[in-house]
Amino acid sequence: MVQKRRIVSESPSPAKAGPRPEDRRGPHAPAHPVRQAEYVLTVANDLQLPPPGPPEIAFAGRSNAGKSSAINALANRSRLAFTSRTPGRTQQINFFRMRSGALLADLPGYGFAAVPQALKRHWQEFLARYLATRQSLVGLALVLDARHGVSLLDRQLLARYLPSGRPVLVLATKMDKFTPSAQRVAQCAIEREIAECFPVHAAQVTVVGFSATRRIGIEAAEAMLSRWLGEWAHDGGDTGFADANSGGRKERAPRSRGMARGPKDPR
Ligand SMILES: Nc1nc2c(ncn2[C@@H]2O[C@H](COP(=O)(O)OP(=O)(O)O)[C@@H](O)[C@H]2O)c(=O)[nH]1
Ligand SMILES: [Mg+2]
Repeated sequence: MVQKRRIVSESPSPAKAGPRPEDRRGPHAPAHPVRQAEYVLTVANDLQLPPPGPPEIAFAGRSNAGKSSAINALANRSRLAFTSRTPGRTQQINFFRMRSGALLADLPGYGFAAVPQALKRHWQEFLARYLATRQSLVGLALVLDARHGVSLLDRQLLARYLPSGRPVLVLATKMDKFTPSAQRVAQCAIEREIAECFPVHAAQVTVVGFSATRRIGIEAAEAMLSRWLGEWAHDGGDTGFADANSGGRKERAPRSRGMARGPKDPR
């Protein structure tokens, strides 16, 4: 899917190739949604969350997966989000305002062994609650180290988030560690894993091969984030998803994005 999109955008013959990714963003979507983002707020618990308003895109991932580097690469800045060699220290959500007015929520990295158990549980619960119930959330970017695939904690996070009907962009990062053919294999393995684990919700998930250092997958990632923001603007600001605190009144069938729907969900 992503591979197809890349071929389409690089084709010298647009008439043959069909719409370019930017053409599918919709009329209201910015071309580089994260560029010129600015830090606005840090929160450490539910009570400090800003009231839901503008559309929000959350970035999540295991500590050290490459989340801060991915945000910086999309922002085209070296230190918008802090990158560190001491993962797991920042247990808070940092909010950035994108040029369109939409928010980017940089969620705390999870899975770092040295974090005390009680704090880990507190944050896992907070994240799960935020992802399952945040009204203004329009999508989740999940950063994975492509060499390690989908971890148990990633799966647990997806299991809490996907029933909301919202889309996921999996940034399979550090692809620069692979040869081009191995990149494709790694991406397919992640797509397969997600389809096997979440057959009912797999259509909500799009996997993009990514590298912050080599700037692989930037265009495909930007196209997806822009599309989410464009759809939000097009819908007049209604996320249209099932919010746990709206009693399910707004629930719609998830729109098909990316991966094909798998066989029956065994759950
Ligand atoms: N080779 C390579 N290394 C990366 C990439 N992205 C991040 N890293 C490295 O992975 C480590 C963790 O990155 P960071 O962005 O801080 O991860 P975070 O804990 O998920 O925010 C750092 O040493 C980065 O330099 C990438 O695309 N390619
Ligand atoms: Mg980080």
